[in-house]
Amino acid sequence: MTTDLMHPPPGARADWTIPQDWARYSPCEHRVWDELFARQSTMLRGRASTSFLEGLDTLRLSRSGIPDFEELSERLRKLTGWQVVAVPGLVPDAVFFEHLANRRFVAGRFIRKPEQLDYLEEPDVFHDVFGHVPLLSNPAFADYMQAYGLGGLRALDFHALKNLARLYWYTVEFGLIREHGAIRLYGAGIVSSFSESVFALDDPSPNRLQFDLERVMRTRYRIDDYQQSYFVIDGFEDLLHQTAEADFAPLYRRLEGLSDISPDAIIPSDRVLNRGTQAHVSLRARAGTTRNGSEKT
Ligand code: HBI
Ligand code: FE
Repeated sequence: MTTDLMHPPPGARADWTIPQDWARYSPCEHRVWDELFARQSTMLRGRASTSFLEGLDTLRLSRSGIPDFEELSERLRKLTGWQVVAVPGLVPDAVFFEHLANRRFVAGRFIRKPEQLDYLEEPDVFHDVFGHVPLLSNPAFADYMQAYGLGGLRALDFHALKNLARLYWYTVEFGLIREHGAIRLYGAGIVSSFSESVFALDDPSPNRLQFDLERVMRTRYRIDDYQQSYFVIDGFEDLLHQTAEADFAPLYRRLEGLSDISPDAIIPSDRVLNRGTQAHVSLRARAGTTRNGSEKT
């Protein structure tokens, strides 16, 4: 489904939001949520960041069907001032940043079909709400996400969107975190995927590298398969500190003079936690159905 990112779709407001219309979900759609929730919440115990697991509990996300965004936002607003608003799917970057800058997380209203349990192209309500929302209950991460939105609005002027999208990709979507000496999951793209929740933590194939802001902003990513490198942060406060303190204007200028780093590469300045075998070849390449594996921006 290629979204025309120039105009809000029919029925959407100028900011691309739509009514969630919770009563319109069918029992089958609620069952898809329940099945995904049961599978992920079980396997993430001991794998996902404690802040993520606490967020599931605090926000009372459970196996009781697709959450009502109004009720969810009421609980979330009390904790960190964030709310969840419904959108039809991917929204333009400028719209996305504007919402984040105002502590509104845009969540796809639709849910995947039962036969799409393991992979889908556009973020649905399970990826967005189960994957992204629990950590918005963590004050440092909630501040980071708003700072990201504000930074995105500024980056639009610097034409530095590519660098910023990589930061989002390797933290918010596919980030790992060190907790009590062990590596845990926190990226929404990982925790909402059964197979990548295993791959990102246990498989010898991908690199696992210490997070470094400039290094991540230079690193290209794959959109249609597991990541070939994952970056580990020391904590959400540390991530917030590294980014909120950064002066992006000179950083963007420096980045213009530096080459991109390919997703599977290790460079001399890396602090390597796992030197990946890169044995995992794209599932789609093997099946001969790989699409352009370069990043979406
Ligand atoms: N739109 N609905 C939605 N969800 C996203 O995660 C999203 C988006 N638009 C742009 C985007 N993410 C990223 O490309 C930003 O990092 C720029
Ligand atoms: Fe996402």
